[in-house]
Amino acid sequence: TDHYEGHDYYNIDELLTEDHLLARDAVRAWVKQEVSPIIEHYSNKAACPTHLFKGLAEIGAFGPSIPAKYGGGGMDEIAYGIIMQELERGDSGVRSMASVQGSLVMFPIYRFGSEEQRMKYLPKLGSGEFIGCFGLTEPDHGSDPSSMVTNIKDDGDAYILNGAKMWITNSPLADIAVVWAKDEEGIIRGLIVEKDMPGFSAPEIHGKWSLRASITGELVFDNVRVPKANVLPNVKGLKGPLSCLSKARYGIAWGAIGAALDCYDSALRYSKERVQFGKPIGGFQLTQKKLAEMITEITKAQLLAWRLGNLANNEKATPAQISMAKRNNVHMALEIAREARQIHGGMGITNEYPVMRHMMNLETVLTYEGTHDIHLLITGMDVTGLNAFS
Ligand code: TGC
Ligand code: FAD
Repeated sequence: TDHYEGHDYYNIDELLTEDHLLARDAVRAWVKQEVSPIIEHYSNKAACPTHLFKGLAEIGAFGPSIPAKYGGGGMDEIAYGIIMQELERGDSGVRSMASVQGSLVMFPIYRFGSEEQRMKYLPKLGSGEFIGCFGLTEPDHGSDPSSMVTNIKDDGDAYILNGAKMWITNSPLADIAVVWAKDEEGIIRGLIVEKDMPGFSAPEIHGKWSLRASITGELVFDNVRVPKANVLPNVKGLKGPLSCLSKARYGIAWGAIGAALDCYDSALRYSKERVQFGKPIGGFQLTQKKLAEMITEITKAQLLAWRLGNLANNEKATPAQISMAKRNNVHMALEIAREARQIHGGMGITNEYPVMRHMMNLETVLTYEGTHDIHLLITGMDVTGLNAFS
């Protein structure tokens, strides 16, 4: 049974509006009812619970801060963050389903698309009728996407797309892919590729020990003819995909807190129930040190996310500030998962408890959307003014 009630050591709820709390409670209830009872099973068999897409749409998890007219939730950035937190409390893979759909597919079409593209795709994406994916990473170009080789060549009223993308969340299921490719001048452009375009395939990647309830695949383009009407007209260059990443990284900074809270919650309960040497293990100083440090780190991460949310609401959150929060909060969550695993002893490695699943998931979260070290270098560049990448 899922007893989770959240933890709020610094009364951060007082900083939230009634709308934020309503959104939080609704998603929390949905996760308890729809995700917790099934997630270990799906993760165990490495299958994506695709039936959750409709429910995610119904609770407003797709593009919470995109205007309602364009298929989003019309809420603010803190509501978006808190929804991601509650989803990732359930599972990072379920949060990924929402991050990709909202921040990496709906957001670029909303921000950089034509009005026709917006009306054609956004309502269907918002309602979960269409599933989208986002193709930036390539087999040979991960942290350095500006070196991508996927390309388009002019062919009258269309472009001919060639190349391949790797590690693409939801690609085997997707109806459309937002794909980033270089034109003949080497300028990065965004294209909406539809699943039935000849020459386009999206094979699944198997064998993941992490994010097992999320489906991941490739995107392969073999002379795919993409109409020029499918090019995102309002952005050129790497800042197109990077601004989508800023939006998604912001959500992950909140999401990771959810995974950390679930691990802490499980460890705290277990430490009060599990008796060794004649007393609950929570009564030993070493266990208390772990728990005290966990709630301290969670509280710091909550405050970081809340402040970042306020900056984002005023369009003042810089990419480097978002990098700091993504990096700090994901690392915090992974460390907490590892400590929580120890508190559960041998039971911690089983799927009786959510901890090992979160820990394995967080290894991906530490790497995707910019690795732990890439975000450190972004902060380093921001504070020194010196670029360590090249
Ligand atoms: P650089 O010269 O620094 O920047 C190029 C242009 O982009 C602008 N920019 C940004 N704009 C918006 N948001 C950001 N975060 C931005 N960062 C940079 C920048 O101002 C510049 O604009 P302009 O007008 O001057 O052209 O580019 P660089 O080639 O040196 O690269 C910088 C670096 C290394 C930080 C960047 O490439 C990077 O972030 N690499 C990490 C790659 C990454 O995060 N990949 C993620 C793939 S998607 C994914 O993982 C989805 S997982 C989904 C899920 O399942 O949840
Ligand atoms: P690399 O870039 O090869 O990095 C390997 C190591 O080298 C890392 O530790 C890195 O930090 C380090 N490194 C690289 N450059 C430097 C440097 N300059 N200085 C110091 N260290 C450096 N991508 C998408 O486009 N769309 C998706 O939907 C998507 N979903 C994903 C889902 C999963 C499950 C996973 C695992 C990945 C997903 N990704 C997606 C890809 C993800 O964004 C990349 O894995 C990530 O950006 C890192 O790229 P890479 O794996 O090629 O590692």
